[in-house]
Amino acid sequence: MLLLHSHLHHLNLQFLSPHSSFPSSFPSSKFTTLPFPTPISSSYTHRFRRITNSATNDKLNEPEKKKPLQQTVTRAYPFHEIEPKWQQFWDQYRTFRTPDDDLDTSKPKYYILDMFPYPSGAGLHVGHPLGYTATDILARFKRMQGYNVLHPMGWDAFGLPAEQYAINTGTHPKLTTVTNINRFTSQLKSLGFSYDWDREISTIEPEYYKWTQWIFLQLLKRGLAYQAEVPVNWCPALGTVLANEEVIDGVSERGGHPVVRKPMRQWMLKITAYADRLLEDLDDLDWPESVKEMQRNWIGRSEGAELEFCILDSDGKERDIQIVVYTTRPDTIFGATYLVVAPEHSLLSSLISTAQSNHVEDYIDLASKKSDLERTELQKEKTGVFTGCYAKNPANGEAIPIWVADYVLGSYGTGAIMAVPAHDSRDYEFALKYDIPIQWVVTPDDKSISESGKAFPGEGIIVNSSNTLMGLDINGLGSKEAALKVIDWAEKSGNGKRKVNYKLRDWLFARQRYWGEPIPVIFLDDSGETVPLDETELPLILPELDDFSPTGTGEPPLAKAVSWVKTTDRLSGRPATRETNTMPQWAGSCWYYLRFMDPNNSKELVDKAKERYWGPVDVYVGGAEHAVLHLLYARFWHKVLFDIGVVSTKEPFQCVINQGIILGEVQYMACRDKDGNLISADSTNMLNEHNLERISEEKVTKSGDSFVLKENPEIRLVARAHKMSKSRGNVVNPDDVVSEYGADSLRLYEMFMGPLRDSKTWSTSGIEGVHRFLGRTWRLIVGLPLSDGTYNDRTVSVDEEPTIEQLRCLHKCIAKVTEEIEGTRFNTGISAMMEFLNAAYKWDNHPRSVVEAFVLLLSPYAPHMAEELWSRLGHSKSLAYEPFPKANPAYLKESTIVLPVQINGKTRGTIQVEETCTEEDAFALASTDEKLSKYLDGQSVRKRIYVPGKILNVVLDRKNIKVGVQ
Ligand code: ANZ
Repeated sequence: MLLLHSHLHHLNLQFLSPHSSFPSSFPSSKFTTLPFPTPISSSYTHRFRRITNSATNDKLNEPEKKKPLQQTVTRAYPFHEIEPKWQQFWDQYRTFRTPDDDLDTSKPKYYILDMFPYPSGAGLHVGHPLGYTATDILARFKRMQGYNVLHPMGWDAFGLPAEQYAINTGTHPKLTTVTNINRFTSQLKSLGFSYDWDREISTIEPEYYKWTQWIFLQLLKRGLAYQAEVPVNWCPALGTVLANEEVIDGVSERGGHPVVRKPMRQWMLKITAYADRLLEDLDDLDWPESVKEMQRNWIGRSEGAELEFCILDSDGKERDIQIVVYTTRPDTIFGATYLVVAPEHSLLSSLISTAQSNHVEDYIDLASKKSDLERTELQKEKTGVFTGCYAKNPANGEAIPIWVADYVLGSYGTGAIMAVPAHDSRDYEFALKYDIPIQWVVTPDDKSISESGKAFPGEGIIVNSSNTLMGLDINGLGSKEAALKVIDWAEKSGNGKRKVNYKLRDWLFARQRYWGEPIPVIFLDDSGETVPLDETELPLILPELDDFSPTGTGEPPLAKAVSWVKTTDRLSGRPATRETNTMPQWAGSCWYYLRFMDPNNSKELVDKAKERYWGPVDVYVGGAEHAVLHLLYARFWHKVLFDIGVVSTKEPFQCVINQGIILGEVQYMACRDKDGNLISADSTNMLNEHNLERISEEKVTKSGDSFVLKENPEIRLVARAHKMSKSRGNVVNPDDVVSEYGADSLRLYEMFMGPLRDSKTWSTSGIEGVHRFLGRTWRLIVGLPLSDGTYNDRTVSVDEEPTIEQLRCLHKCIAKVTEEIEGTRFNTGISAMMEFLNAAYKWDNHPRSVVEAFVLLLSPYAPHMAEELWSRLGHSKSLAYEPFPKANPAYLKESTIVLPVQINGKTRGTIQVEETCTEEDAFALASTDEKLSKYLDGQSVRKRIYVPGKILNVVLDRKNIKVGVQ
């Protein structure tokens, strides 16, 4: 699956809001609000004209010097020593190992999962750590709250790129994949993620795919896996079947050769049998509404009717053939003025009149070259051909023409429609073009729309819809009621029936590829019968191959493993041939979350008790690009496993969060008029790409909501961010960031950029800001560097009782950080810690108890630094399982009270104090109060009587009382 990508090519930044603002002592992020929300096609942004004929040009056109990160950064603290040290510590002591058989199941559980990555050759990019840091913060937080946390990582490691690389270089995909996995592992470890590496799994390991194959056998046993002839992308020049993503505009991505659709035997999975449950169970999930909606649309349930239209012969007599149409609007049946059948409709050949046969044949040929998407595009002009044949509208007995048109798909409904041009825009456009009658049968409330020159697709009151001969009258009814009446009438008169339809199609579950799970079935050579392998024969190991190139015949590459392919049936001993198709990449990612619960079980897919404890996944974080297929396929398999008693929950993922994408650094552009003079950008002139010219960041400043040229603030600039891509040169490599600023800074920055779910733009000055915050934290706790640049190996915290002010500040921070982590608003949690730090810098001392609590608060975000500080504070164990600080509500109250102060029985003034103020603090405050100090200065106190919240009474030594001020 889980290739990280997005369809977002660029983003105009006006829509980003400054959620994460640095407190005043930190530079605020400049890249939050930019002018001009006009969407612009991505193609025009990377070509700029350089104009050199104006005064400002020379300066503007100075080549942009790319600053090496090193020059701009001074290391704020010794992260380069701290980070490897703690990574090694966690590895060595298996700090994040989740107990397995030794688990204390009386504790609550929390299963937090990342969408496991496809280990691509490119390694991690900065998009990966966004979701991974969020889940890591949650995992660390929950551990500290006393939960048993399951936070695993693994590899979705079958897939096309490794196979393509193998075809080009002869390197076995396994080698490539293992190299990539090693790289990913070390990158993930360098970011300090708290995965339980003992549970690492990889979909390509036989111990894992044994169970993928086992699930396939269960599907087969239940009739949920079957074989069918299905069209595939066949490239004759390459002699291979191509995946959809390898076909671009009808030609192969490699070489640009033509690709045609060719029917081939395929394995299909009957996901449609679960359509209703997949739909209904969405309601109880804590998923983004948009994802649920996408799944609902994908399943596409609609209620309607199948209605039968009798075919007429050339004399207008009824033949013994009916065309069945699917309609969601039976109420419009009197408006059906023609029928349309799809070019692939099975009855089409029996409908064509001799006169029309050539036209229809040509049309069918033309349509076969188009994809379903092209055919159904609303903007495309509708085309079609009259078949020469008529059918009888069963509602009014009228003869209506039957057309063939490719806007009707053979694969949906019955592959035929009753066309109602007055109330369906596609039919309307078609009827106008081919001069077919338009009959209005539904009136909108305001009656205006029927005269407006377009179809009225809404519901309303039915008119022109009565025929006594046929026994149907729906005039005056509302659409809904009329539809029900038509269905009743159709069922009684034998003209049709109620019908529910789904857009969801069965899942094509075979690939003509090498690098995938072998499908565990054989075909008997004599009878061709399909025989599933016995469960004891699993795993069916993928055979070694040296030559991964296509066979040229369309047969999958596994056909080359001749001695593997030739086999015998276990029971009968009859010669047989193995299936050479492999499973699609979705297979392994459909159930991996279950294996993490029990990764080494050789007897079962997952132990029942372990599954009952850990399931379902509490939080699942990944890219929005998996909103439909991965999540739907996994839900389908989960429900099958539920039905056969392997899992105990109806759904696999209780909560899903989609992290936003990270766009490249903002680029600024200036506009020029046709004479080459700089002009202020506005939404019209910025649309002309030839007028735009790149401006380097140093020459830009912010003015209100806009960005302007520093040297001429009259000139407003265009600011835009694009998806990171090699060709644009705006890719940020996490390894570089880690080596320049450290993993904690990267983690903190990715969280601070903005709300987790939003798209965000990368900014180097932003990361410098959080790096400085960490440096200040370090110096506050460890102290300033010694003369040789090293640091004291303890801390400067003191073993003193904190003041009320310090406690209030700390507990406010605890409350906020806790609340924000729980609400997955990690950015605002960081702001709270920054505020705390600013306040703490004003204190004279830093009591250990306050400092320790703050270090624990920081630890989910910046675990390396926190562990180091924790150890310098004198602890010998990791802080990973220390209780997360709890906010004491007493310190959160904003209320202060006015406390009367009596001196020798006379009220001399008041002070403002916390309700919980100690006697010491109250007296100290009174002594510094301008009015009261006059009575207290230089006096010796005999007695103090303090009633918290009520009064402070000070009794002075009589003989010392100042006379003058009485
Ligand atoms: C008559 C009618 C009148 C329709 C009207 C719509 C509006 P959903 O909701 O997506 O299920 N249809 C049925 N089968 C089709 C096919 N194979 N290819 C293209 N279109 C097809 O849509 C169902 C509606 O889509 C059906 O209801 C049918 O047009 C069309 F005022 O029938 B209707």
